[in-house]
Amino acid sequence: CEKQDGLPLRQRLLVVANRLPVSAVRRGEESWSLEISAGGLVSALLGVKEFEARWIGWAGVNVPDEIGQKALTKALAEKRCIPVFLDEEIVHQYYNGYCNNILWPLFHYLGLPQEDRLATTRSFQSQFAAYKKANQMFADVVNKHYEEGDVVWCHDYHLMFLPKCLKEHNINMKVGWFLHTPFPSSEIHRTLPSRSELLRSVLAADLVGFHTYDYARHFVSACTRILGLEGTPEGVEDQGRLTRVAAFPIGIDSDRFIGALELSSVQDHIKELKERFAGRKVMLGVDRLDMIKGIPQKILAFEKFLEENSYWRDKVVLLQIAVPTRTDVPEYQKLTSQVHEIVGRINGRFGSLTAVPIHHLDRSLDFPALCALYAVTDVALVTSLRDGMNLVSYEFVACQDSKKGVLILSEFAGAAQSLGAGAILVNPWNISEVADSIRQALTMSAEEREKRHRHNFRHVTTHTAQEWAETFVSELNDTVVEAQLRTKQ
Ligand code: ADQ
Repeated sequence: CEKQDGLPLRQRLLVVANRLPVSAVRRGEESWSLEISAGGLVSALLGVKEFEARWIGWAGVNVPDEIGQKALTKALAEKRCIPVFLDEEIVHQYYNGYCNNILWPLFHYLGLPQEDRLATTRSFQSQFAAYKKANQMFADVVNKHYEEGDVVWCHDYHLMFLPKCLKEHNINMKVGWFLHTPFPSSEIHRTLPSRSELLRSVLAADLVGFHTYDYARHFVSACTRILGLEGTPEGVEDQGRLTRVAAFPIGIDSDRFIGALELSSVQDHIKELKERFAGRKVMLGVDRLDMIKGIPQKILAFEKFLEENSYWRDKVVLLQIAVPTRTDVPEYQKLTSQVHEIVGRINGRFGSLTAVPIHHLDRSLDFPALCALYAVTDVALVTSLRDGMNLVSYEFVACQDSKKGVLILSEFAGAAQSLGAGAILVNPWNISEVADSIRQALTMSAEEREKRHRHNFRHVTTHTAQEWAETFVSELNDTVVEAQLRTKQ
């Protein structure tokens, strides 16, 4: 980077994701209130000191009028955010349709939509067209704001078409793409009608990243088997051009969680929870209410555990906090009713006038309440049927340094590869196995818990979100430099 007054100028990082990390509420014709959502990605990028990050994405609201768009753009600029305006029809077809109805279930091994196959096939074409159109709209905003030397980091399955759009406009742009979900086996990806076009678009990036080595391997296999390209240890090669493919496991801002435990607001919550559940072991599930999180499977396993272990019936409580998502989608509404029904049945079966075995909340918790819950928990249950990584398991470990509780973790979450040695790994489809693991966790010796916790705590506090972001971006810079050297030779 050039120097100014002896200080290096920070390289600009354009982070492109479907959603900006803000929630925007319109207060008047030209007035907006904005609240930054402190997700993992935001804190990860705040930690990347040598880059100056700018966000490009959809603000999550429909703003049809020019006055509103101008005002929102101005308000967002103060938060270093640049909006992409998507109208309702595009959001319906691209976001609800192609992203959430096609790619999300497919990448989590739930297959393409089954019911009304004919209608789906017909709408597939229009949804894919909307997906490409939306990606081009993101690209147009990136192109408008791009300055030479910027690094462009595209995120997730919503923007698989973006690397191609960007490189077609400017072949010298440094483009990285990272997938937050699993990338499925090539045999699953093969069923997608637009399989080749999507792979080719992603391959336009300089660096392609996944949470685990397995997902990276599946991607390379898909490129070799479906596109007939050559897979190398570095990535995928097409006519002498290499797209580097590698694993970059995400982490959390562990200091934020550890530090929060000292706050008086969190301590007050902890005290309240300890009093409320005195004499009972606390088991915890925290998930978005999504089919991939295996919530019904988790609750059924807990029922089986209570069935088989009468001693524990009045000595344990399961707190399941499930924040609703995609509430307008019929499958998600069905899932909510299914979970409510199972919880009601189990509470009716094993509850008493004064206590129930399951407390199920359909809502999000604020940060202090979430940290307090993690801290008082004896056993955390993560039973995802598939999950790119699963940050809840990391957050739980970060908050457990005094209690040293046990993590029961699905082997189908990416986190199983990093926290597997400290957690009890389970197949969430095997209800009996999960029920047995609950008993094992509740009766585990203090020495064993300490040993397992140490392993996981060390991992969570050393493989942080900041480290993840720094590694990806510096690898992207290096990849581009190496490619330039190769072309010169
Ligand atoms: P998600 O599917 O959203 O993320 P996860 O990684 O567990 O899954 O992150 C969820 C986040 O939401 C956590 O920070 C958690 O604290 C918060 N959260 C969930 N339920 C909550 C509740 N009821 N109240 C408050 N907060 C709640 C996607 C992929 C993951 C991948 C991440 C990051 O699906 O596999 O780990 O991106 O790449």
